Amino acid sequence: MNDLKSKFLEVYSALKSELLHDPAFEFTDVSRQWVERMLDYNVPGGKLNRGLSVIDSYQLLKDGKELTDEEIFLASALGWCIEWLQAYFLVLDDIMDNSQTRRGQPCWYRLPKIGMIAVNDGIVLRNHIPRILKKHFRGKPYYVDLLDLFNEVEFQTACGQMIDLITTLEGEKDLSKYSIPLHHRIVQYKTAYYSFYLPVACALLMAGENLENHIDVKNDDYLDCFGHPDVIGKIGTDIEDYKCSWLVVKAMELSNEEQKKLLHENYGKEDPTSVAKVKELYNTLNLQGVFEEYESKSYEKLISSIEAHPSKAVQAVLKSFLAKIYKRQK
Ligand code: DMA
Ligand code: MG
Ligand code: MG
Ligand code: MG
Repeated sequence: MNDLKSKFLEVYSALKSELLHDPAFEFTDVSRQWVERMLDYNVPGGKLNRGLSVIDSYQLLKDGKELTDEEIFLASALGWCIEWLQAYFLVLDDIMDNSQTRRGQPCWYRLPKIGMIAVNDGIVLRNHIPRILKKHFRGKPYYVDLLDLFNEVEFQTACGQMIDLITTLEGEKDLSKYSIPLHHRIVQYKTAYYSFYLPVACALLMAGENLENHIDVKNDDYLDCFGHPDVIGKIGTDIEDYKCSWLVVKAMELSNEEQKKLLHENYGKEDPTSVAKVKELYNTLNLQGVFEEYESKSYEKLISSIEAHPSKAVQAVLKSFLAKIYKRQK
């Protein structure tokens, strides 16, 4: 494991330990063990790209000057706040999507004795974020901006989740209502703001920048690379759930009448035979290939819009982040 990642994980242990001794709550052994298990199960198990990129981005904004231990700790703490935010959304998302697995293990709510307690666990995860921010950033000049940033991005993500969920009602009536612009809008809100804008914005605030001057980091082009995270192999429950996914939109676009009929008849059905038929059609249409071409094209577009950015340091931050997410395998 590289040095940065092991330092980052040490900060997780430190933050966890503070939360488990938060004086605002009188923990019992049982409640402390519950929270610890819940955190270990849901927070650190992902790729940690978003969290790590706060440190990375901050380093780039500092023109490569070596960071102090305090700076590394603070950037890591912000990175962990993003990971906490994601964990909170995912715990609840898996319940709403009726998913089975997450990060190669059963979804938290699927574990024995967890069930709908997971709803409150999600709320606890969400509440940990302002606890962490208060403890470590209260005295900083950018504290208010940080709170505001997390609130804004949480709101956008929740709205993205809302349109993701209510769009399926439309689709059930008429699958042809699903389109690339609609899919793009869903992903922009439910994924892109917290995944792309939030890490960069955290680093900018820590570096003393005013986010108003960097409003173009929210530019739609940057968000494009999240337009299609549903690479084949990570299909999850989108087919069963009638989701407006990139795959189904492309499939509708490329299908002949007969194939469209197959989609209408099998998309959104729980039974494995229907799901298998949809997956088979995705393969027949070579959506994997179409996806790769689309990904290369949006990458080119993205690089040019990044290069149009006035600040070299911000360009470097955005490019380094792009390198982490482009052509990712999972
Ligand atoms: C998850 O969206 C959304 C958030 C806000 C984390 P999703 O249901 O498409 O994700 P997944 O496919 O990973 O369940
Ligand atoms: Mg989901
Ligand atoms: Mg979902
Ligand atoms: Mg998805």
